[in-house]
Amino acid sequence: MATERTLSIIKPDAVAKNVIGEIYSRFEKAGLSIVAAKMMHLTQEQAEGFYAEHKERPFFNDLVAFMTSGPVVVQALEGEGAVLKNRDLMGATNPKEAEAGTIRADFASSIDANAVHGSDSAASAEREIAYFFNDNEICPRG
Ligand code: RTP
Ligand code: MG
Repeated sequence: MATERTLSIIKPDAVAKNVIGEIYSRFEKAGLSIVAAKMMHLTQEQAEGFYAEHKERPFFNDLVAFMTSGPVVVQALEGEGAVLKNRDLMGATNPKEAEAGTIRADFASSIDANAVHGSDSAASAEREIAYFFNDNEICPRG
């Protein structure tokens, strides 16, 4: 499997729970490297733009309200099969359905406050990484 990148966000609930380091540790133990990172408090416009694909969904307003409710940590992860590997580490969207040992099973409290975001495809990853990072803010591992 080829080396690729994915975009990850530690959402406001997980930042508030003080588990940034525990989540980073899971990425690194799974062979993913953090090649870009920043902490930020998303504006309404940033959150709406990021989740634009969900604009017509009934949960869109709640999603934007939640994502702007506190600081997040945004990172690009690099490694073999990074997109799928990160989705496996995250677990199902609804923590009640997430497999034991996944980030959402361990740290998420609800389908809204579900601890992490991860790109769902290579194409999404490319768009989402460019949404948050300039090329000179990404530090590939050689
Ligand atoms: P994410 O984009 O945040 O990584 O989550 P995901 O791919 O697992 O789920 P997605 O379908 O992309 O939905 C984005 C976020 O919207 C909220 N959601 N609520 N009430 C609902 O039925 C519902 N469905 C989705 C979740 O917080 C989800 O993470
Ligand atoms: Mg998604």
